[in-house]
Amino acid sequence: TFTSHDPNGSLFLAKVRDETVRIAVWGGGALGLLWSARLAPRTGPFLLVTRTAGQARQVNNTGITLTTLSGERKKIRVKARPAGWIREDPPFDVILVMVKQHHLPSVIPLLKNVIHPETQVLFFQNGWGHQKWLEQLSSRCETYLAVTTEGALKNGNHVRHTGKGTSWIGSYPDGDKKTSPALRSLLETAGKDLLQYDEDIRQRLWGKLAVNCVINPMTAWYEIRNGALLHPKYDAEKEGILTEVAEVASLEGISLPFQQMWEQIHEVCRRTSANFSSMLQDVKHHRPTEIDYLNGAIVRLGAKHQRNLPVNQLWTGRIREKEKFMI
Ligand code: KPL
Repeated sequence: TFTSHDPNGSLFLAKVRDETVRIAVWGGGALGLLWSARLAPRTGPFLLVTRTAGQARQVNNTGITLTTLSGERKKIRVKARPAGWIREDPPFDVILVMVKQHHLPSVIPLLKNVIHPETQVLFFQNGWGHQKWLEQLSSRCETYLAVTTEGALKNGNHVRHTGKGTSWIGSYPDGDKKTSPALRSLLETAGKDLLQYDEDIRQRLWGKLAVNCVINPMTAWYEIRNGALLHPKYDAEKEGILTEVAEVASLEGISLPFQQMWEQIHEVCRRTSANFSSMLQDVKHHRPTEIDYLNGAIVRLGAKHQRNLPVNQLWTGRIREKEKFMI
């Protein structure tokens, strides 16, 4: 792999192109397909790791169809393999882990077989809870938290890019690893618009967590689009959730000023006003929701600090009821 680096990053880009960096996207959901469609044509050896053999077969046979933000439709050839069949030698240099939180317990043991001490593993999960896996893996490879504001919808192996956004990555649990060559090559290949390094990734993670803790359960419970939450009739409930999230954040050493977060939540509601949140989509499709990693995680963190958080407890219970009812 790399022994030196070039401040302009051009060397890294060349290295990616001359097939020395092996990249994998782990997870064939909407974001996994979107990133595979972006990276596969621009990098050397690339693999999409899917959960099912059926999806891998379909991707290998027909590729990924991407509808871009401007409505253009493209077909992209991508190599895929189901997770159970992964035996990589040599291992991957960069892995973007794009599975949902509840799949991590089955993915982590497989990941351990395909990394080397300098592998850069980026975790794109929503919410709070995956940090424990990064802590566990960090003695074997380089681990990063990723936070994204991009939106995508998947239908089979067709992915529609629905929301322009950016992704940020930051080293976790250790300090700064910004100069890692394989990581730099990924940042260069993706470009600043799509992927940036963030020195303070925990802060960004908490910002997104607060937004999701308010928008996701409320839209799922009331079965409304994100934009409907702008109505003042929901203000008291939004305020109740956010106040508790900000309180726990501060106990965890993160400052989430209420007013700033309030505005950010409303900005997201405006920007995604026509969308159904991921939690509402999960409920509607009878899939498990991420409630345990959002409001449920806030309640658990509160308990760790001997704080009772009745509002987040209420919303966690409501969504659990809804999950049961929908199943
Ligand atoms: O991230 C989201 C989600 O649905 O999970 C928001 C920001 C609420 C957009 O829908």
